[in-house]
Amino acid sequence: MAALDKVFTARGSPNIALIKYWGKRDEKLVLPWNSSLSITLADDVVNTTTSIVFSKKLTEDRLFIDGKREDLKNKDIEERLWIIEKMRNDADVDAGFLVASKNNFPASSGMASSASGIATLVTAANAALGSGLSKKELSMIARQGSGSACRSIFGGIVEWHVGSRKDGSDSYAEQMFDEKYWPEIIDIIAITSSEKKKVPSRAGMRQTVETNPLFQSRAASAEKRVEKAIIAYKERDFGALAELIMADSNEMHALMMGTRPSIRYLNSASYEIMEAIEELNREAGENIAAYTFDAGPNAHIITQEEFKDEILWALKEMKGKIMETRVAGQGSGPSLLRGDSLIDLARMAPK
Ligand code: 2P0
Repeated sequence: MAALDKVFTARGSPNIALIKYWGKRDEKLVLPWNSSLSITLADDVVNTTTSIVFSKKLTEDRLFIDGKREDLKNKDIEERLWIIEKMRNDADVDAGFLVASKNNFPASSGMASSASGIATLVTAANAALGSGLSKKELSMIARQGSGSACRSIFGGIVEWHVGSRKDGSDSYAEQMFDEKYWPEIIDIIAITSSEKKKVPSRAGMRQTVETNPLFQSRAASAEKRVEKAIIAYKERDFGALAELIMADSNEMHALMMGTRPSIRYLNSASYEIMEAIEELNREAGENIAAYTFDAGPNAHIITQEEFKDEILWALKEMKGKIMETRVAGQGSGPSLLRGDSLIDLARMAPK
């Protein structure tokens, strides 16, 4: 049963793809061309908190992100938020909603804010509407709000299965290893820019599928990499895992570059970081770290706890190029909070 006039709050975190998703075979259902694999980050370092309330007092739906009211008619918002309207219809609830969401990292700069935003939103809505959906079902709803969000429904290492059905019923996220399987694996995030990304992922993916015929062969190689990365992870073979991670990031950015017009998300600091990591690996005589970049210039350096200080030191050497570093372990996925509501019920407004 839905609980009207009660605030439900969830906290979750972004995920970083080790093997990437770039391109849709169905835009409305958000079905990818290849499977992808990610790490859900620990929510003590990077997190999104989302509160939702359904109330008959709300004559219109409202959304606030980082305190700013968003226009629900804005196409980018509309394309994502319809999943909450669908959940509300499915639950047979006749009431408006108010959502307030807050990130502790820069949004829309390739740090996957939409993934944690959507994952926490559907988690909170599931509780508020009393929908009783499983995590697998929630991942399929989250997917339709934002592809990568389906992976943030789970903790640890998560695969988003490509699926083959037209209705998307076999394209869902699944936890492959929990966060305790190989807890030494961490992500060092090096922020090289807080600017809003130039090309939104959604538009960029469409452009790639429409203009770069290489995307088909990239999808096939990414699919194989997912399988290999799972084996490497299972065997805790960091050397092999790192090769797969760097190859996949480079291949995705090459694909973007070959799109017309060319899409380039990396900046000069991103390239310097790539070189620094390759140099560290050469000096060590084995892979001790792997760089990976999403749709933005911020680096994610996947490594093991024992090499953290060495990598942070190398990043410090790049004076002025890196604005901030954060070290994130693996998280356990979104959870419902008892307190920490972002909504002032009396005013029906964000706090
Ligand atoms: C990923 N990215 O696998 C890839 C790598 C960015 C580069 O998923 O259109 O916000 O909402 O499905 O999920 C970012 O794209 O795109 C993304 P939509 P999304 O993490």
